[in-house]
Amino acid sequence: MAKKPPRDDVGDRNLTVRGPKAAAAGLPGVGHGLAAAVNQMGVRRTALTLVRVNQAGGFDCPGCAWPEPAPEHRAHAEFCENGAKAVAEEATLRRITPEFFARHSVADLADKSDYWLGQQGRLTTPMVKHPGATHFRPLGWAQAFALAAEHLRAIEPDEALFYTSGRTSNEAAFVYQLFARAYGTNNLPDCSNMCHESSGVALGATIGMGKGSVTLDDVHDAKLIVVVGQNPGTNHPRMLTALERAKQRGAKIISINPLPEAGLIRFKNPQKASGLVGSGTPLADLHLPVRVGGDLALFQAIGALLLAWGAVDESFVTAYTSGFEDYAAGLAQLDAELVARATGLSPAEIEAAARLFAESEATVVCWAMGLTQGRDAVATIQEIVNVQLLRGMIGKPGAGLCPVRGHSNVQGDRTMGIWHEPPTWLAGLGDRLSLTMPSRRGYDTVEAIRAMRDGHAKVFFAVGGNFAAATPDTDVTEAALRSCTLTAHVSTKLNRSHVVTSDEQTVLILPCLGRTERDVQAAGEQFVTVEDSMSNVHASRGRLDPASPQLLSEVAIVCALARAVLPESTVPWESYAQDYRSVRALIEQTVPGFDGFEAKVRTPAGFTLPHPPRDSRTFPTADGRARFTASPIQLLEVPEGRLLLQTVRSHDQYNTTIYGLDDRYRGVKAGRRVVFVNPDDLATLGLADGAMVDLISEWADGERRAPAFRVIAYPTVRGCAATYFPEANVLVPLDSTAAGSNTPTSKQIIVRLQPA
Ligand SMILES: Nc1nc2c(c(=O)[nH]1)N[C@H]1C(S)=C(S)[C@@H](COP(=O)(O)OP(=O)(O)OC[C@H]3O[C@@H](n4cnc5c(=O)[nH]c(N)nc54)[C@H](O)[C@@H]3O)O[C@H]1N2
Ligand SMILES: Nc1nc2c(c(=O)[nH]1)N[C@H]1C(S)=C(S)[C@@H](COP(=O)(O)OP(=O)(O)OC[C@H]3O[C@@H](n4cnc5c(=O)[nH]c(N)nc54)[C@H](O)[C@@H]3O)O[C@H]1N2
Ligand SMILES: [Mo]
Repeated sequence: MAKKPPRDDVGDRNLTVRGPKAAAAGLPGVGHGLAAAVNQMGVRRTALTLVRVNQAGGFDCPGCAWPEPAPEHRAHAEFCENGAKAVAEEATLRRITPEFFARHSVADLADKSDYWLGQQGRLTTPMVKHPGATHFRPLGWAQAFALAAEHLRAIEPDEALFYTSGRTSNEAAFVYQLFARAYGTNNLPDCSNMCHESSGVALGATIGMGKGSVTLDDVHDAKLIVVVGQNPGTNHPRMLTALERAKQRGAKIISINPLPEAGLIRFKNPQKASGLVGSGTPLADLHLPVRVGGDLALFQAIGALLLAWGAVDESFVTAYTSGFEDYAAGLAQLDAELVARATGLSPAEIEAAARLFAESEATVVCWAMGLTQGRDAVATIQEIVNVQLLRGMIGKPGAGLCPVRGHSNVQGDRTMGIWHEPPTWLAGLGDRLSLTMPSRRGYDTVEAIRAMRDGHAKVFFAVGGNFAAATPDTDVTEAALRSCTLTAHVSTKLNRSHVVTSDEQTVLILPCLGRTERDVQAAGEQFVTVEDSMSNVHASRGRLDPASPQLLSEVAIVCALARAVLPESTVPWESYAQDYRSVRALIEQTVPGFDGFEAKVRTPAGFTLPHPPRDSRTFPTADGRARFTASPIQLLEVPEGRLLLQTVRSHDQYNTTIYGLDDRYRGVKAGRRVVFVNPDDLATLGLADGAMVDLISEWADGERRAPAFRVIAYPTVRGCAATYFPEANVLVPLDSTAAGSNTPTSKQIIVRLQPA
């Protein structure tokens, strides 16, 4: 089914290509971030807003989940270029009014690109599209809640889906999951299902905790930092400051990535005068250009060398682990030929990496989507755990496991019970509030799409995010959403999910406050709390006047919806919305680790949640030990003439929010429909640099096509191509997911390039 891309999305008539950059940030970075901010907010608002990002008493940057340093060590500008862009997207002065929706029919909006939709500004008024209507129309909040309630009360609770994106605060997340469960379902799919689910599953099964085991100080104190499948220069720029600091204190850095990402090669710290003008700090000591999906074999090979060299922390292995014999026996059989084919690396490259592991007294391994979104993601992350266990690198200063989270509160949302499984504390919460909690496991994101497709789910409700664009198999997902009787979206900005509709269905757009805005409720001005990638919980307080007087907070929307759907409920929804302290009190009573929540979160630094492996080498697994695991190497078979395609973020986007059409560090300007291919692969395929191709993915159930991409000759590993999401999500088969976590394999799509 060839589908024409929306007209203004092909904006690559002016596309230029310069090749990858060697260094990240510095003066151009600051300039780009500020230019984006001034463009959206004007000079005064930019100045007033950006000084409060990530400061004590300020608001948490909606950019990423990388932690802030202790308050006394924070820079005056504790944000990065891309944080400035994220803030600007929200604090923009542009507004979408009811007149906008009167001017643009739903069909007209559906024809626009994600970039165009996002550029229109903040949503200001609740809007509805009724069955048969061609346009969205304004409606009052009470009517909106009544309409949603009417739909939710007409179906079985398990026919409703409650999606969450990771910007939602702890308070909103907690009342949201409480509402879904009081209503009767665990159907709480979230963006984490597409993100770090594989990390949570892998770590839960091995160290007994689904979260990373390091603090920011550990990163600063590390002697070796390994960055696997992550592009921090674009996606976690503040992490580069931590890498630079560690480096200056003697740490070595290994980067493992099929692409030579600029931020990992050299870094110009924009927070230091020398970084603004000088040539910057060289970061990676060793870059391993691994084949996509080759990391499992690579970490097995490193483990085998460490064993051969006797570089094992035997006292740690004996005292704290189980499964070592099976692991070692498996590695004794390791097939060097298979390792070479899987990784594409030479024995010398692998040995150089293993040497650095063997020589390091304190190693932190960081990873992100390059590991979590592949078929063997869970087993791969467990191989990293194996190597860290061999060397005794858990619960030791300067060492540990560091899954670098994406959305600024995605980790907190899971802590708050945004999960398709019932959390351990759910029964206790039910007892406290005299509610019978649902025990049936709910749907994750992929299962939610199938449930809509197959007619088992009828109402889709989202707090944040952009489900239609972020999820795999776009055509299938859009049809699935269209089959619902109601889709409702609590959002700050217009996006694809609002305009994927059918004639018969009702769609609600419910505009909410963002992080940067003042949140005043009956009990006065409120703040919310978030948890970063290293389990620090702290407050976030907005100061700007709301984008419109009609906006409600996410907490207020969820509580009003709960009251409308459950009029007889004895849960004090109104009190929660009036004063978030009452939500925090309930969290304190319910969720382990939140004792003294209200007082602790009012301190400038907030507090760090307990993590037994990190704190005391206590492993809450069934046998109380950290587990070694053994997994086979299974080559990703790519047929002749095909490439393994991964989908990444450009420097100018936040997931499905497109800030602009450039990807500065990869040298691409004014276009997004590009595919990066190794020059030798181009020669073999008989394609010229700059040729136009359709991307065709091949899967057991047939082909999927994304038309009109320009080929860019690029130093990616042979056989491994790259392009951007969300454009390429049309190519990701719904059933192609990671074993154990069900995360879509958006980094491993088998494609052929067909000249257009
Ligand atoms: N500015 C900005 N910041 C963001 C986001 C954003 O979109 N924009 N998104 C946020 C979110 S939700 C997330 S989850 C994070 C994402 O942060 P990242 O994980 O850095 O994001 P990606 O762009 O998906 O980059 C994946 C990296 O993995 C590499 N890779 C791909 N396949 C493999 C493989 O098989 N092995 C190895 N070793 N490497 C591989 C790719 O080349 C690429 O460098 O960023 C967060 N921060
Ligand atoms: N092919 C491919 N697909 C991927 C990925 C990939 O690497 N490749 N990455 C996956 C990953 S890691 C993730 S996390 C998901 C992201 O999936 P999502 O979290 O669903 O998507 P986002 O683009 O982050 O959501 C953006 C929307 O959130 C809304 N929003 C922003 N701020 C707020 C707020 O404060 N409150 C509310 N209520 N709404 C707000 C705005 O309306 C905006 O349009 O995508 C996944 N999809
Ligand atoms: Mo993510």
